[in-house]
Amino acid sequence: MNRSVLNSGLILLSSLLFFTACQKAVTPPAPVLPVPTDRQLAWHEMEQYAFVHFTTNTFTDKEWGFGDESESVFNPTAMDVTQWTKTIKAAGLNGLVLTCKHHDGFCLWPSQYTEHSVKNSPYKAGKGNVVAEVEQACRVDSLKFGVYLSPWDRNRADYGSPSYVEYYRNQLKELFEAHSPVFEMWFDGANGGDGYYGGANEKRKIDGKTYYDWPTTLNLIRGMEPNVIFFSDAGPDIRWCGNESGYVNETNWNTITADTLYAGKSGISDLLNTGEENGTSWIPAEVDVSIRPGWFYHAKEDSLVKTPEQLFDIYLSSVGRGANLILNIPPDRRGLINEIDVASLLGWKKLIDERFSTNLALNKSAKASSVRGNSSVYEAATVTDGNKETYWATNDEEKTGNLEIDLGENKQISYVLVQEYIKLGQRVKNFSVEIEKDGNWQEVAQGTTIGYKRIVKIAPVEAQKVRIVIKDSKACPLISNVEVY
Ligand code: FUL
Repeated sequence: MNRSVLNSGLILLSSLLFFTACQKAVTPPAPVLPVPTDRQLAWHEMEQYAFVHFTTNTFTDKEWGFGDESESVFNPTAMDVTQWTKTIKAAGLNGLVLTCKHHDGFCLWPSQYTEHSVKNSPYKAGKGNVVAEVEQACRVDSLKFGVYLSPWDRNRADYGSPSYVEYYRNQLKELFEAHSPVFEMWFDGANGGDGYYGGANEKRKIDGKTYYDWPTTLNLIRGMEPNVIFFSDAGPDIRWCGNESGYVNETNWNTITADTLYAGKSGISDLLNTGEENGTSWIPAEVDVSIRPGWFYHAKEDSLVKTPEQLFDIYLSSVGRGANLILNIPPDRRGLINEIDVASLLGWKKLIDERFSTNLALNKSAKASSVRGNSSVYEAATVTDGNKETYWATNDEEKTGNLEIDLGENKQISYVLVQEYIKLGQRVKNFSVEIEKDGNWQEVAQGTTIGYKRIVKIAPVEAQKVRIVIKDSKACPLISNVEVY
């Protein structure tokens, strides 16, 4: 080997070593606090699940039972909880949260702490336990199971006194001892007002901030079910989205400053709907909405069941804006999800499957305006590799940048889906989507936040190249996934 060959070999080897060293030296981006907990991350990935409202109201045609309903009215004639879970599964939902007790106080399980339950109803001659039956059906159909237990109880004589809080906690203990895992616990914000209250027939007011002593109750449940997600108007794990119409704001921060003032405070709907860019806690929004006008089944609303297109719009304005969707599907008096609702749900699932059938960007080439430390770890191709754990990143000081994806040929596109790597915090404040037309880039959509997932609908257009332009971000943007449909 002559000296010059040896020299070039050595030069090549040292450059390779230098290159490898540089690659290793690229430090990962620091988190932008606050970041989600592991249980919140698992919850984000669920995206959508069902709410099931079922109690005496179903039989009395009410939305809020007064609390004086006789147990004998609870009498479903063809009850089949497996029809609920099969339908929910077929609709593409991943879980089910059941109203074990609504404001009327009637318990869907034979609680040892009250006579006001299924045990005194004609259902299965008092031997039924709807909570256990539904949980069992959820396990069979691989749906996660969640619990709603209304704090407000219009049946209890002692509602408003300390003994009621003990009753409420005993019931939670009873439920959490009998059922696990429970993925979500839903605490309703409606509290206090008129009611039967054991015959008192009066109006009762409680102080929502202090009466329930929530920290004690939450600790109790957390001790029994460490991974449960607590929903309430203001968290602590997930927050209400501020309306029951099926949308979170286009600007949707997972962060909010959760001081206890939120509990029962009016005038905060807008805040809950957007979150706060510099909020100090990670408390993402859950969008709760019913497939019908009411939360409970009423025959008179049979013609008002939301259509597949309406449900699709709700999907875009909830999951498509980085929130989770809890879609209420109330069983009818037979104890079945009504045929009209079933048809709508299956139609909705079909729309989602059709519109998001082929990700045109998957494994397609991508380039970025810049890459963190020029490292392959953070390169543009990470957004089209189908792996949400890899992400494109810029250098720390760069809060703008763009990603260009080449679909390989001209394609008709209608939706662009973008995801941030939220494990290191939510960052993007402003972005746009562009397509290349005759050699020029044209803006086809604008957006603000991205978060866990953002689906942007655009007027159908043909293009080969799509560009995501990050215009502003709290810190260097981290994009884990881009899909094009
Ligand atoms: C509200 C309740 O008052 C409704 O009846 C329903 O349960 C809804 C999900 O939450 O606060």
